Formats: sequence, structure tokens, C-alpha cells
Amino acid sequence: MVSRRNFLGRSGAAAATTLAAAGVSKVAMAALPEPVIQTRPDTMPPLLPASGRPYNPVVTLNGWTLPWRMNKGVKEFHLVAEPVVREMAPGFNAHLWGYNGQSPGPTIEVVEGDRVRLFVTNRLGELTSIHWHGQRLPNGMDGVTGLNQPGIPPGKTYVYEFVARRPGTFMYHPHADEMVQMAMGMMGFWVTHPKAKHPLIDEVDRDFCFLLNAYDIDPGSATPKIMTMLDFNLWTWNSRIYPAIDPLVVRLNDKVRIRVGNLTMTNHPIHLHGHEFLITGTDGGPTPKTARQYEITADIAVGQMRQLDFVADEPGDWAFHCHKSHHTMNAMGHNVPTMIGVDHRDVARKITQLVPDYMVMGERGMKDMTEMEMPLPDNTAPMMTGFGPFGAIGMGGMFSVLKVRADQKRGDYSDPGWYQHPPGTVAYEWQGALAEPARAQPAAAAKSGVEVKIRKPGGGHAGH
Ligand SMILES: [Cu+2]
Repeated sequence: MVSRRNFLGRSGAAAATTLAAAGVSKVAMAALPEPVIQTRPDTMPPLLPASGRPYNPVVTLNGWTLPWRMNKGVKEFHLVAEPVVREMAPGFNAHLWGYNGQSPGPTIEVVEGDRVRLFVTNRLGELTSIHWHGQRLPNGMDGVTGLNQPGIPPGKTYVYEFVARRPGTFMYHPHADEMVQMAMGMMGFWVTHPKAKHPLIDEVDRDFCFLLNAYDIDPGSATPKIMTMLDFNLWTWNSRIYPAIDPLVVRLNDKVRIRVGNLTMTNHPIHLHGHEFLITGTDGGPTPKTARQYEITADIAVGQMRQLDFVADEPGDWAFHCHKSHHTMNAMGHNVPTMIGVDHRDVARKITQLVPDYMVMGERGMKDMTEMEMPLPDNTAPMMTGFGPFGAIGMGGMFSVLKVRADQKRGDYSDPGWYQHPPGTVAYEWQGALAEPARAQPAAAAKSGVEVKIRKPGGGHAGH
């Protein structure tokens, strides 16, 4: 466990500090802060607070934290709602809407009790607004277009101002053109850190956050179909699909927190291998200790946030994923028949004469496809990919890896590569003789050879 002082003094934070400085550059005294734009899809190092109360910053998976400027005791942020190009995976760019160059937008981190002023500039072609999900605030700052404020017209900037009263895990998103703007990727994470030691909020060594989102983008195209309600084909974490989602890298015995918010149209049972976690908080605030229980899967309903705490005390590469199996797949058609057990080699040979690229789909399961380089239209995500040290992982979408390493340096989030398993600790092939399996069978049936006897209601024997 590191002290807060240690955390702030960590090396490797130089890049983050530079980013913070950029936010308060030459126009620091201007009426509103210069917007900071970030277009790289990499996981940025934690943004150490350059002003205001200290805290342990979060790491946004494949994302970043928005720098602020301090103006007479008020933390000022500048969000720009705009069209963005998001690299969902290398070679696959989606045309989304987001904030400050990215979808999701940057994470906003403040401290309990901070007065926060948020400038929101609309560079979209239609009205927008921002709702600050989970915040206690004056009703007119709640961001529901038509109800609490007029929509922000294209080209205009609105100002939101309130005190971050509750510490916790929150998010922000528009309440304007509801179905379209969130389907296009407009959302971001918000963390309010406690201002002092909090009885229900432990200090942790590593604090990760990301949003669950989903898109429907036809293979070969780049813009999401916004009319889709359930049948999405891209299940993403912070608008990234595995293997393009960065691993969560931790040091052995670190206290780890993972904060997850759900802005899709369905629930996601988020599952961690190798460890048990406690759900220590929701967007309602810290969970009372008496109400916590150990889990390995947290079902996160639509519009909910969950905060998972655990000690990373098992070294290795541990899968971390949504437990709905379709959500660990990438773009695919939904009308594929199940061919398991069907020998269609003969049919396939005939079709291949007509359609040379025809591929037999999945008579042994669909895992074969993960090892195959299929010809795909340009700008299409591979259906499922991700290779580990033992071959194809066979999962994409909402999947990543928790990497627990004894030799990872404090504050170092760089990928250490694959886990080197100690000799004798990997599942291995049995080389000895195999006994015939003993199958449980009623002795009489086995003797007579009769498999089934059915007596139909109303008399008479079937099958005679
Ligand atoms: Cu899911």
C-alpha cells in the first residue's frame, strides 16, 4: 500500500504533467480554458493533479483525463462535442461523435467539495446538452434538454457550474436527440475523489475505469447505425474491441479498483478470473460494508456504475471479460446457422467450384475461424482475434487481460508481455493409456438392448 505522498511523487508521470500544463498555457487568463484535444487511442498515464487538493488519479482504459485550470478556486474544464474518428482496433476506424477528439470523451476527475465549472462547446450539426449522471446539483444544471435548459445550438458554448458534493463513480452524456447521440458514442467517465480519508473508500494502488458501449457498424462501413436497439455487432470497452483493448497491468499484491459504467442497451456480467472482488461502490455512492459480498462477476445494468475492489495476489495473465459470450465476439453476421456436427464437405466442394472464396463455417465449432485470415472488406474488424502464448484466444469485443506481475514497478502501466508460467504449472496433455469410460446404465436395459419404452396416456404401447 502506498501513501498518497508516494503516489504523487512517482516517476513516469512526466508525460501526464506536460499534458496538464498544456491545459493552462498562454491563454490561461482568457475567459474560458483552451480546449485540450487528444486523438491517440492509447491508455494515457494517470494525470497527477497540478493544483487543488491531492488525490490518487485514475487510469482510463484506452483513454485519458481532461486537464483543468484553477480560476479563483473554481476548477474549469472545457468539453467540445464534435465528430471524431475513433480507432476501435488497428485498421478499423469508426466515425463517431464524442468530446475533445475521442469517443468516449476524456475522464473528468475532481475532489469532493470542488466547485466545478464546465464549458461545453457544440461543434455538432444539431442541439446537444450534457447530463452529469449521478451528481447532486441545482436542477437547472442537470442537462436534460427541454426540461432543465434549452439545447446548446451548434456553434454555441454553454456553462455548467456546481459543487461536486458526493465522492464516487459517475459519468456524463447528452440528454438531447437521445437515441442518436449516445449510439454515436457521446459519453465520458467522471470520478469524484474523497477530500479526506473516507471510512468506506479505501485508498488503492491502481484505479482503472472504463465505459461499456456498443455499436452497430456494417462490415466495410464506418458510421454506426443509430436505429439499432438490440442487435449490435460491436461490443466495446471505451469504444475499443479486444485485442485492441489495453491490458490492466498491476503489481503483485496491489490494491486494485476497477470502475465500470454501462451505457449500452443491455446488461453486462463483467467477470474476473483468478480473484474475488468486492463491489465497494455504485453511482449511488460507497456501498456500506455490511452490504458487500465477494463476487467474481458483477452484473452491470443499463445506466449503472460499479466499483470493484480486490487485492491482486495471484500472479499471471487473468481473463477479464463480459460473460455474455456474444459480447466477446467482434463484427459478425447474426444469421449464421449452427453447423456443428454437420459434415458438409461434399456441399462445400460443389459451392467452391462456383464461389472460390467460400469457406465452410464451423462444423467443429467456430474456433477454426479465429485461426484463419479471412478476406474482409476494408475497414472491418476481424471477427474474433487475439493471440496468446498458446495460440488463438478466440475472443474479441468486451475482453481484456489483468496482468499481475511481481516485478512490475510501482506506477508502471506498460505491458510486461505474456506471463512466464513456472515449470509444471500449465495444463498438459495426458500421455498414458486411456481406460474405457464407465457409463452409468440400468443393468436390465443394457442386457435386453431396449433403449426406450414409452407408455402413451390412454393405453397402448408405443414402438411395438
Ligand atoms: Cu456484455
